[in-house]
Amino acid sequence: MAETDIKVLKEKMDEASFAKLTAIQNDKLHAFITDAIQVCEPDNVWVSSDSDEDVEYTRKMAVKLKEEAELNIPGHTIHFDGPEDQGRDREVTRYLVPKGDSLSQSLNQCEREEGLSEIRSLLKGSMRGRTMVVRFMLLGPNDSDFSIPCVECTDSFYVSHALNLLYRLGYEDFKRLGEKADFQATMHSSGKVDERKTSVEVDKKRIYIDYSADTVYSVNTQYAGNTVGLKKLALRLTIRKADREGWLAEHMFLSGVHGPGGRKTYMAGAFPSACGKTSTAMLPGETILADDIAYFRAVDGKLMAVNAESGIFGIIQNVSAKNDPAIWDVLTKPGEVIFSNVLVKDGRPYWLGMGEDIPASGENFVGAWHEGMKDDKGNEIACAHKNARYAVALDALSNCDPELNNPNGIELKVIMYGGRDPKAYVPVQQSFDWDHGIVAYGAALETETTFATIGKEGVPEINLMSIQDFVAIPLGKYVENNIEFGKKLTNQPMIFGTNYFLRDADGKFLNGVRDKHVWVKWMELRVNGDVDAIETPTGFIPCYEDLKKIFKDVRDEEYTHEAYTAQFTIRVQANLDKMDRVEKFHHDHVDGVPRKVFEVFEAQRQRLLKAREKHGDMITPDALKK
Ligand code: SPV
Ligand code: MN
Repeated sequence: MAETDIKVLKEKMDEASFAKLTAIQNDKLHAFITDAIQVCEPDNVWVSSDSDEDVEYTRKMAVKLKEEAELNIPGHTIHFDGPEDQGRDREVTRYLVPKGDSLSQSLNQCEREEGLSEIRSLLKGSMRGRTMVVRFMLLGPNDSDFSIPCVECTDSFYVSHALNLLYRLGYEDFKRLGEKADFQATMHSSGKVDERKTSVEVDKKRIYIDYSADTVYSVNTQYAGNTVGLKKLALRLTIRKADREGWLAEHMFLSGVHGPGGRKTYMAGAFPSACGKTSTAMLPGETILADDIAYFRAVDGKLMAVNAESGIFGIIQNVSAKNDPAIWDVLTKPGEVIFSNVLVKDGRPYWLGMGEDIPASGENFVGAWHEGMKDDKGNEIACAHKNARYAVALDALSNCDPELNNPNGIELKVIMYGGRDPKAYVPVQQSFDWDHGIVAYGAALETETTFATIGKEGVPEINLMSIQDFVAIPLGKYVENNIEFGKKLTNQPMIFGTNYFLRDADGKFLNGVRDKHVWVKWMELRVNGDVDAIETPTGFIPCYEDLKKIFKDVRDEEYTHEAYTAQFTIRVQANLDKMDRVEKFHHDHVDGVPRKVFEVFEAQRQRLLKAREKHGDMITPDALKK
């Protein structure tokens, strides 16, 4: 270690922390922590190991420093983010691009030296009067070839507490890896806070991704999506690493779906935030292995996958005892849960769509709240924020998959892509092959903005494979990597497109929220060769009889032929319009689009035109049945 590093570290740490840090032999790591100290100027630095005592210390400090408050149920706490810090902030999240390098123009970016100087001056002295916490974590399971070591320096014990619940502890892995630990680093400060401990200088909120140094900086924010470096900030760095190393990092859930005879089929799914990802991963009776980020590697021709995380930072809106029994159970019994931005009254949390009466007053993300309260624009403030969330460890759930921590991962058989598409795609369809699935469902994924990012809701947009916000390589290269990845697989998973948001001509949703379980069960049967399908211009769709049976078995519902026809009719014009939109998007906004993408779009367009000649503009499934 360099002399200056030793001096700086010793000055700020007690003996125990210094011993913990220096037990890891990694000069680059020591230099990063020294730099964080010199920039942020904390009063002191506390280093956490994997010990139970250290894990508990973080939890206690978050409460003691009032970043969280205890609720009635043991282990439950509430954390509030400020009114303007309620989601990922795309506007102020920027990539730092070194001179001579370039990124897709659709990505928010700035010149590296300028950006570094801006964010480092915002961080300058930000931790005066506070403790800086140093955390060693892992993305992926312990002791696994999949995994990436990460260090986070933060002045927020809430962030440190969230790390405990959401990721694997990595101190021992850092010690084992020593100089070989090729780690990602985060430097975070909440900045100035008010008496509620929420960041106040929102106009100085910045989240910068210095990808050439595998480092992220975050300041004047607390919302976990902006501050827990291992979440979407690390995903941006990881996508670059995966690109260099020939594997894939995906914004996907992983789940085990049961089939006949005790069979279990592992599935992955990509959905934009707040479009049904967690609820698909949490279907009753199935198991959950990941709800947000999955890593894929080709191993002996098989697609093996792990969860980068070990917990859930989930949207709490609409979580109810009836629809989400597994998560409801965790949220209502003793055990560690951090609620954020819900309503609290007499030590109890309340949220939108929980299926219970909500008190007329309490404390929420704006402070003291009462029914009918308005913001300065005259809009009524809801009892809880729509993006209010819970953080829990996955293994607290009764439906947690037993393979969660398997260092070799699980073999995937199904990949699905789902957006918010009111007009075109049917609720579920299977692609003709790997390339068709990646392109026509993944790269053509259309959606509408939701409350999970700050900004206007309901604006139609393309969110390529639901990962566009996080792709820090040319978007076309990312699609190409996905196409190429398929070539490494002898046992390719089947790819499905889902659309939970199809509407009829009057704008009414054609499906209920729990119908997704039927689609997933159909995929399970389909991938195992148990059911037939009907070929349409956009993919293979289910046969009525099969769905009827699954609706009965899974939901105890009578599924009518009329509902089937309304849901699975191919709307030719709407599909052609969709092809035009996504093709234009790729043409105008995606750099380095592989030729295959335009070929797949064109082939789909031609199939649609040909089918229209024969069957007209609205093609019912029966018309296509052989
Ligand atoms: C998402 O918005 O996609 C999330 C939550 O999973 S976070 O990215 O952490 O804001
Ligand atoms: Mn997500």
